[in-house]
Amino acid sequence: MSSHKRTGSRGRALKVTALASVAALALSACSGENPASRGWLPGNRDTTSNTAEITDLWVNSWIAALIVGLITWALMLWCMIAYRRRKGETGYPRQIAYNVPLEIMYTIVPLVMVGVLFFYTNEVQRSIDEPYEDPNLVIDVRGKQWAWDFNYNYEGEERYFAGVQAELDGEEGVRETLPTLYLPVDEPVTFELNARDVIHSFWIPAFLQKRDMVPGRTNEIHLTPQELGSFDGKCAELCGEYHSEMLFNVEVVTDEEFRDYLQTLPEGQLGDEYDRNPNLHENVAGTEGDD
Ligand SMILES: [Cu+2]
Repeated sequence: MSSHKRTGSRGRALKVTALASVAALALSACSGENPASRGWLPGNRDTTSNTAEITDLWVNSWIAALIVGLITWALMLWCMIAYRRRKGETGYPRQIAYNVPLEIMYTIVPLVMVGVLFFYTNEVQRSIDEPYEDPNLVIDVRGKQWAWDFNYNYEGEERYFAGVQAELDGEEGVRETLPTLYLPVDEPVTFELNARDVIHSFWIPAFLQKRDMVPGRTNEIHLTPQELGSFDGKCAELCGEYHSEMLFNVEVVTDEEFRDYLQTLPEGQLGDEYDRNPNLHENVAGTEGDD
């Protein structure tokens, strides 16, 4: 049967069936799976002291966006159906312009929406960026092409780990050769993020936080790991040829295991003296009156 012989009702029935199956597919993808309840974010709500707040902001923003989307789609559909061209109609429908109340409405409503999004984003950002007063554990992380140095300062004891360029070749077992960052569970940690050469970005996806590492300045992340386990860490800023290999492991361990691990590391810190431009920090500090 050729398509032009199809009756209107049959065509409509086909469309309804197609729409229904798309909807069923979308709904089945949403149900049952645990990650969906968190908007497919990695990790868990309680991975760190900040992940619950970040998750709520993310999921609630999606809910707000969906509500706006549903209203918009409904209005569009209504316009298309209510004002469609009827049989025998020619030319344009009656044109309407300059409806002042309508224009005021669609200026104010988006402003309110942006304001609400701004308010909640600002609240969460301020809350998670609140520095710890006198933290027991400070880790000075130095990004470099293409590895990581971790300088631990735990209760005044200084130890360091010097990262070596990973050599990923697609073979199993290379993961073990990546630098590993150890963190004690339930201990507030201040990360001081520095770069030795170009801009890098410190990212532990499961922690839902990422921050640039800029040569000559120190950025910070403040969090408390709350869940034991292994996590992936990455550089999230394109930083040259082997950027994709600038990976690290994260092990969140008990306090005892962390203390034991620290004892295996050499004493001291790997500071600015190993930067590509060792004077950059002083120069920037000097010209900008840093801190
Ligand atoms: Cu990098």
